[in-house]
Amino acid sequence: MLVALTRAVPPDLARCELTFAARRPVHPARAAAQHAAYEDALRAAGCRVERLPALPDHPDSVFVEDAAVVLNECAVVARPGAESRRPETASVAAALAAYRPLHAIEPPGTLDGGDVLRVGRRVFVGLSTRTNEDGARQLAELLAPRGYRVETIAVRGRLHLKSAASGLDDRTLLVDPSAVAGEAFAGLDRVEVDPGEPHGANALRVAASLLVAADAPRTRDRLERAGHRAVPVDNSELAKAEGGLTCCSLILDV
Ligand code: CIR
Repeated sequence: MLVALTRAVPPDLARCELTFAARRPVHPARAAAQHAAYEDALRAAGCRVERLPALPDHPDSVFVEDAAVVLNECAVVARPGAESRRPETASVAAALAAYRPLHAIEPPGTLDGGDVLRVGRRVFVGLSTRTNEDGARQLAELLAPRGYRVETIAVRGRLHLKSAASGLDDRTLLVDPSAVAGEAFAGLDRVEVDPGEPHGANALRVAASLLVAADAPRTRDRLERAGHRAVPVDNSELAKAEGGLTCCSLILDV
């Protein structure tokens, strides 16, 4: 069975970290309603939703994906590149300990879960403003004994690797080609986002469903033509905080 770890939208989301986006007013009630609809979409896709304890003083705490990397064999507690986000990991680690053996990224390594994209036994790690070489190296050493190969990819002009690419299945990616070098992801199949919808590259596979950004309809058409059951989810408020669909959950098969 699938469990989705999530966390409530904190009241001061408007004070979130921003890297590329200009700060815009966030509507707290709309953000909470969209997040509740996202949790409903996770349930409809087959997950039991388990909410982590709220962290009202941590504006980015709804973005639980960044706090850990979850694989079938183990979980790795991340060390977020933004110092303000480091207190978010303890409660994620406590929840994951019930389901997986835990490892952790140690200083001077930094790594955000949003930079880690697994496709089969290949694990791509984005080197970004949040994830450094040492974090990627530590992850590679932790995962090699479990049969995973870590490959790094430079991320240009996007917050995280998964802002630019998402896994569709064990050999296919959804990619925004304007943000990752052409030679990245060699040997894998790809669906490219519509050029006018770069934000559409962040999509969340949950069992047979694929949660996609509601405001990327042409990318959704491309995915449906490629045989994916795309479920549109409106994420416009959390997108103002540079959050996408993968960011708001950690999905585990338990
Ligand atoms: C941050 O800058 O950390 C948050 N405002 C957004 C994090 C989004 N997380 C993700 O893409 N995995």
